[in-house]
Amino acid sequence: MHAWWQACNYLAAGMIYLQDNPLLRQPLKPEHIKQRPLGHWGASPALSFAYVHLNRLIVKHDLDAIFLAGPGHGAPGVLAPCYLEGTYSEVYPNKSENEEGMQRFFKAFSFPGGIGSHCTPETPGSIHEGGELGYSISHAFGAAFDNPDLLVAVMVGDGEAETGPLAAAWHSNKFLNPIRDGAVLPILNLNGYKIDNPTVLARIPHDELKSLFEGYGWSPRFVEGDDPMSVHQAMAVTLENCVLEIREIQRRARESGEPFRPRWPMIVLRTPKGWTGPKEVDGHKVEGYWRAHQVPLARQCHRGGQAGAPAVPGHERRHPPLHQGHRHLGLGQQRRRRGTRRGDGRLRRRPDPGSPGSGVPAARAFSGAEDPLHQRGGPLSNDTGERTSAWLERP
Ligand SMILES: Cc1ncc(C[n+]2csc(CCOP(=O)(O)OP(=O)(O)O)c2C)c(N)n1
Ligand SMILES: [Mg+2]
Repeated sequence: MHAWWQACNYLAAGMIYLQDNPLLRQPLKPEHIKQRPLGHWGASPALSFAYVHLNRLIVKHDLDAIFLAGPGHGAPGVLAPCYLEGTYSEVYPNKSENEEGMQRFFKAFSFPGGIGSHCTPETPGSIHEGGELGYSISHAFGAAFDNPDLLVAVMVGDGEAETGPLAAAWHSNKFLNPIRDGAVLPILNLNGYKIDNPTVLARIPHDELKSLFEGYGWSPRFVEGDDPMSVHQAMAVTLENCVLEIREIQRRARESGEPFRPRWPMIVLRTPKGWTGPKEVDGHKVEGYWRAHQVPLARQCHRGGQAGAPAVPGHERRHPPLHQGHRHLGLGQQRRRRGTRRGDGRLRRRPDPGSPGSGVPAARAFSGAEDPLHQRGGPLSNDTGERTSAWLERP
């Protein structure tokens, strides 16, 4: 599974950066790299991580399952496993599972008339685009209602979770009837950032986060870490427990005919943004930081048109970067450039957590492991909490 996930991450990077030489059989040359690399690397590894683990459970338990990507801007994280499992080539035979097909697949990604950079309707199995953030949980419940055998696994971005529609949608669990509806399993990806800024849910203490989801009526489980092998173990155990518990809830309700209101399990997956990508570029933190959001190294690919030598010699940039001054800079830096800040007219760089002399420990962006039930990368015990008996029938 780890090798499969690594292959997904390679495919995601390939979709974003490469237009040729997809298997890197030849040394990388400028003409192999896209002139305008586009896409969202940051969301992708966690999406395919969840996908791989769900595939394992589908095979093991013969699940009828669907996956919704709330951060659908990370389409490479969904397209990659879809291609690797053969579904993509089945639907689009010219994106075959060989070097030529892979080259076409990479080149078409985020290309006019090609493969959308979000989970568009053309993405096999996708019913949720994810472009406008906020509706993943609502769409997940829509899929589960009156669909008793379906398990809907839905990844929610921590930035997405700050939208009004998503924040309200956690309450949809009050309308799910364990007898006649399927189940929704949210996986909140606490990667700490939404474009350029930290997220609220990633910065509140663990206890507060746990209480928040318990207050919404869920039974949250925490999987956390940046060491892939131990996070695989934690995710496998936790996901399996969730599926078994969902089945048990459904069995009890269906055998008794009592539509009680359970505390459905959900997972909080705290992993670094842009997991497994470059830790640093030009001395700046990337993995686990906002710089991992879209295309890390984009400027390095195209230095030919800017100050400094091309990172890939001879790779001259033919087009100006899109959204100049925004895509690769923190908002604070934009303001500093324009000199619009009140006070001394200068905005100091935010220090990179963990960088020498920053005074900001690396763990701050990745905190909350004081709770003994909450081990980084370790298996988590199940705390299902109390059960409530109130049942709200939906109209
Ligand atoms: C309603 C809405 N507001 C803003 C955006 C712009 N936007 C695109 S990605 C993104 C950040 C999403 O962060 P998160 O949900 O945490 O996903 P991540 O990339 O961290 O996995 C934002 C704000 C959007 N797509 N939709
Ligand atoms: Mg995020």
